[in-house]
Amino acid sequence: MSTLKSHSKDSKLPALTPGKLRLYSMRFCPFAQRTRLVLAHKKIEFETVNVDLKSKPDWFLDRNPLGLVPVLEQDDKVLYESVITCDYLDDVYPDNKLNPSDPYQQARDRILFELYGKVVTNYYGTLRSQGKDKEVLENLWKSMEPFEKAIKERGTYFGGDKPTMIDYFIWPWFERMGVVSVMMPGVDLMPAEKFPNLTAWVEVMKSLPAVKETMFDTPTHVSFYKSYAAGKPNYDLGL
Ligand SMILES: N[C@@H](CCC(=O)N[C@@H](CS)C(=O)NCC(=O)O)C(=O)O
Repeated sequence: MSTLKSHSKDSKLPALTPGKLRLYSMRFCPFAQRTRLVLAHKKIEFETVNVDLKSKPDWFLDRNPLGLVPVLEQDDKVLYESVITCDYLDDVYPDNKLNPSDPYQQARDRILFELYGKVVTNYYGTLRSQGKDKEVLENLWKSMEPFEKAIKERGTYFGGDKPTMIDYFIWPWFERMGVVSVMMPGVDLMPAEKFPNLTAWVEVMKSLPAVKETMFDTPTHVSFYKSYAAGKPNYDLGL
């Protein structure tokens, strides 16, 4: 696969190679980033086909009728939904296991993950209001509190002394927390004095090889967000 450029409606399906794992993705999608983080963490070989989500090819919709990335494909196997793809990869490639082996711990992590939905919703709310809607900002902070408390109790990572699946599931939106501060100076979605332990976690996450491999810096996220908000998402930004 030679290009990371996104494939639009009229493009041909890039030739499949027997046995090769393929990820259909979009470079700035936080959900697809979850799958990319797991692939990187486990050092799994795969190829990427980026999709133009404004003009989806039929061959993409054939694979996921919901029309969403990420999608994984290998021979006759096709999977979508970020959490499902990550769990599948963790089961099929057991090296560097990410889901806790203790069923109780895994269940506790999934409860935390359920709470994360509110962080995501409130994050987009603050982005849309540029942090000017104080109520939305307060709601974001409220939804982040269980995570501040959990990381304080658990240690360096949500997995304790090493990253676990939940760290990667929630990371992509923390990577994007700085976007609003650039667009609206003076607004800080994650003030260090309010979230000292999450702030420290963000710093250690940034040094993980999987995060380094999949992350964009804040100015790039800002540029992509501006193109998206203007109704013309630039999926090929920087290529
Ligand atoms: N629940 C899905 C959400 C995936 C998702 O929303 N992906 C976005 C890109 S970030 C997408 O494909 N959007 C295309 C569309 O809405 O048409 C998952 O976890 O995989």
